Amino acid sequence: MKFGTKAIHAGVEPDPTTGAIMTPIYQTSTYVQESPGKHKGYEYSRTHNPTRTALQNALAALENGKHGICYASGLAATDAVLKLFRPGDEIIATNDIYGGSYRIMKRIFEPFGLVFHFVNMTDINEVKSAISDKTKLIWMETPTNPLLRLIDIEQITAICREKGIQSVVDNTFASPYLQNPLDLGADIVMHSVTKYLGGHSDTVMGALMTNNDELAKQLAFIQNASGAVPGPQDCFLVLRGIKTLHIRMQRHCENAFKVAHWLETHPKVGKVYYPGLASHPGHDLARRQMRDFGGMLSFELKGDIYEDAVKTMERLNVFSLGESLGGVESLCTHPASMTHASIPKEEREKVGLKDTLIRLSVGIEDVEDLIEDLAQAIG
Ligand code: P1T
Repeated sequence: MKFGTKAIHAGVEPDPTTGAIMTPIYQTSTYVQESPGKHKGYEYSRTHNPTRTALQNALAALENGKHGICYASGLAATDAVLKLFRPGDEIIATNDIYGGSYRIMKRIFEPFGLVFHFVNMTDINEVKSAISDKTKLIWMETPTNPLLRLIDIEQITAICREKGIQSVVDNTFASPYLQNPLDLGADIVMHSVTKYLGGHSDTVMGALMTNNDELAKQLAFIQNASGAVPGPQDCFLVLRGIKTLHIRMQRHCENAFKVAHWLETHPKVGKVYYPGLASHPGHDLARRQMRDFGGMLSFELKGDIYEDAVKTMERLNVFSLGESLGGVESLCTHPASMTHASIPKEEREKVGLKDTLIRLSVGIEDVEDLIEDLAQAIG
């Protein structure tokens, strides 16, 4: 089945009691049992809920995975993965990474004894030299947040297989429409469902997909035992959101491609970070690894003056200033004070994340209006 058909149909069956074509919101905490232990497969909604089951099956199908497991947020999904490991285990993660992922690793799991190494994953030698006999996991995010760097998933998962290391790809920026990490050898694909999958800036949720039965069992155990589950109303909203994922992503990509090219030729704009630009160092890899270049981009103004960046962000009208991404409406984010504030400034600067960086989540409005808005804001 092709992607658009899967986005609309996969995992979803007409409701068995009424035939309702849309999966109902099963707003219930418990299920009546005929006799102790004799039930219809549902006992308690932390463990299972039919609306959540439909969504989990749909998400698994979109990532070409056997199993989907949903959590209360993207970070709750990350938390579940990290709980698979024990004190002394070493994890290698990309050094250009969502600030909250860095924070949960450094401030929650490092004090419990996990050891993290943050490396530049665009350089395979940096990855190789960080591997020790204690390395248990490699955590990729590609394209990275916020510098849109490209990591070669196949190359890294091949090393993981050879060394018996597990691999995760945070696929939030690409969405399953653009890239399927399980097909490229990853053990787990992670999503902040809050973003493109939900698509309408109305839900916070996370998900993990895998083809590995044993990992799926452990992750579902953590889902139930730790309890960070999404509610049925949110599952319904995401079920509705993913029905248009392919159409939305087409427009996100088209608009971002045009905005990136327009920015690149603007006399006041310095660097533009977008994998669809021939000038992007990961452009060839993006062409191989992704089906299109996505809706996210970042840029700096020439001169790197903090006040100029702030004024530009304040002047935007069609783009709203705020955290998050992947919704139908265009958003502008200041990573240094918002999404990446939890990474110390020295660490941010080592990676190349400047306080003057402006990140755009290009929405699906008419692109002429988006460019006009940027033109008046940059001046
Ligand atoms: O916000 P939450 O659903 O918990 O997802 C966390 C997360 C994980 N991975 C990536 C790549 C992300 O971008 C995020 C959340 N990011 C933002 C809120 C942001 O504006 O970048």
